[in-house]
Amino acid sequence: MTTPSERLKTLDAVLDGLMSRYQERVPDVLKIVDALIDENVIRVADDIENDHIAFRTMGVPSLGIQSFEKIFLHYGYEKREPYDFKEKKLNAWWYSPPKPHYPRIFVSELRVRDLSDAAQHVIYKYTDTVVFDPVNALDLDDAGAVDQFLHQPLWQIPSLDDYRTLLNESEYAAWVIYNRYYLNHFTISVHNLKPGYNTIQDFVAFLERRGIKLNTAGGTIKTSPDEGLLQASTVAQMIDAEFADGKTHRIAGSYVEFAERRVLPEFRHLPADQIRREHRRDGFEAGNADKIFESTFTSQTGK
Ligand code: OOG
Ligand code: NI
Repeated sequence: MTTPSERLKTLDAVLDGLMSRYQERVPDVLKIVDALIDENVIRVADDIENDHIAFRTMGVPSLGIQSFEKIFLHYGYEKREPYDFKEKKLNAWWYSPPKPHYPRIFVSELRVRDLSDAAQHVIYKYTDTVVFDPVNALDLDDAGAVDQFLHQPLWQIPSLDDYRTLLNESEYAAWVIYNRYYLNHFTISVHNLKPGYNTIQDFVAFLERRGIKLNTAGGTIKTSPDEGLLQASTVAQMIDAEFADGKTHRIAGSYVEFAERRVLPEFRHLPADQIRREHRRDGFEAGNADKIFESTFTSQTGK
């Protein structure tokens, strides 16, 4: 048996591994970090608070949320509310971290059975090789093994034709068939930054000054009905993907998100230096999320 503190050490290593791959895949990350250092908003990259990270999964019997979540539940994450995205045919859950300085986690899955027969056929052609839940065979206390698992192919690299078939019906399906468990995004918390950068509106203005291309689906800033959670995101980085048939094609990779969590009405009387994470709006918002998913969609990446 491992102790909770040993598990947090493993979690640290797993998160480091995810972030280092992600930074290589998404040049906007370093561009934004450098710009923040240049404008004296932060001193080092570690000064950035990571609000949450997100993963996408295929909802098939041995995979999907029920498989993926076991990794982070093992490190002490707690399963919170579900979300349903009817038009995109997705389920999602969010998970709160074992300690407040860790990122929340947002995991979604494609309801594969709701797709057309043709799209299902393409997906099962790849995922049918995964007969047992691969997370059950994983030693979750071995950070190296988990890191390798999250970055290894779970199935064969798709053909470009199959990728295109999926893209026509579900851009999410196409993203997952190629990108698998690569970190979909990390999220910069803006509310603890200095004035001039600590609202989503000011932060978006900063990003636009620096020439960062943003997702405009439903408007650049996505606001929850209670006005407590405000989010924006970049347009996904395009990557040169190599397909099974040797063909290459530029497809959507990962992106960066920004979140402002406002202080809840019952804590607004507190002095600013007493405000902690638990005093702010928590969780996610389906209406915001629905548009943030589109950061990897051709309607945004093709702008
Ligand atoms: C997740 C989109 C939703 C949020 O914070 O609501 C999201 C995705 O693109 O996989 O990140
Ligand atoms: Ni997000």
